[in-house]
Amino acid sequence: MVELSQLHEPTHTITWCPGCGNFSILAALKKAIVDCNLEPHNTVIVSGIGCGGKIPHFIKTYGFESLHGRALAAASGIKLANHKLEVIVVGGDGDGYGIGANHFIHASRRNYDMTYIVQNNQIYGLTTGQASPTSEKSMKTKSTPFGVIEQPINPIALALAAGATFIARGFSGDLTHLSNLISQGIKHKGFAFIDVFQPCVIWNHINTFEYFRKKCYKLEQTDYKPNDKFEAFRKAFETDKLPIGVFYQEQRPTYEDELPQLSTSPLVKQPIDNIDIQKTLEKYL
Ligand SMILES: Cc1ncc(C[n+]2csc(CCOP(=O)(O)OP(=O)(O)O)c2C)c(N)n1
Repeated sequence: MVELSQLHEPTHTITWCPGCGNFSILAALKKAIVDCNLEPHNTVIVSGIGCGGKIPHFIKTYGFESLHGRALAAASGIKLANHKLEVIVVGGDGDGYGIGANHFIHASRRNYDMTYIVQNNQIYGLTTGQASPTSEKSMKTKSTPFGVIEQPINPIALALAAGATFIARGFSGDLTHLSNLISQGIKHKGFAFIDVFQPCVIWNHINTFEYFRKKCYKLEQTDYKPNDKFEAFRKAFETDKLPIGVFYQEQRPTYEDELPQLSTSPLVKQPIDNIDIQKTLEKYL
């Protein structure tokens, strides 16, 4: 049984700005790891680059901070090398919906058994305030001094269209609710995607804690059932009020289930002494 204190990483100081929405995402993730009783030595947290990408440094599991936009690509490699590992991926909206959007689509349709948490602060935080793919139209940022002219990405609708099998949205101002969503995502067999409203207190003065407190409501407190893709699309496009909770869940075989090479044991456990690497090299040289 893992204890919260075991996940504390004493060697790294947290450098997020005071009041950053990432603090409660970190706390919610730790709580979910404890609630799901994950073993730290069998858990890997993978991130891209960004403020939120620092998370693997602050939790005592295995961790890998990869490249900007490549969190899911690195995580897929880790999962396929050892599919017995619990893989949790975290990254910003710039990371996952901008430069890494392609990986988001393909990880969703492949249905790897992993959990993907997007710290969606609707801005590029680390690089000090440029517009991201989820910045609202007209928002003035360093890179859009006259206001954003593009339509923002709708992450929930994108995940639905791409084929993710668990799709949820949380708010970092509601730690218990968010942690519960992360736990559900971890327990789900397949690609679990959780978009998180994560106010950036320095660079985004529109989508604040106050803003989300006024606008969010919980799907589970209505008669909504997350088993109908078309209803989920309808919910994904609500903007007057913003639903949080589980939008959609289905069971479908995972990529690992269908890959014959993994049917006996994880790749890392398979013998390599019967492979003649010289022959393979000669084929390509
Ligand atoms: C290939 C590449 N392009 C650009 C950058 C510069 N860069 C670092 S973080 C970042 C955006 C961060 O925004 P986001 O992913 O939303 O994360 P946040 O910092 O807001 O948590 C950019 C553009 C980079 N490190 N690598």
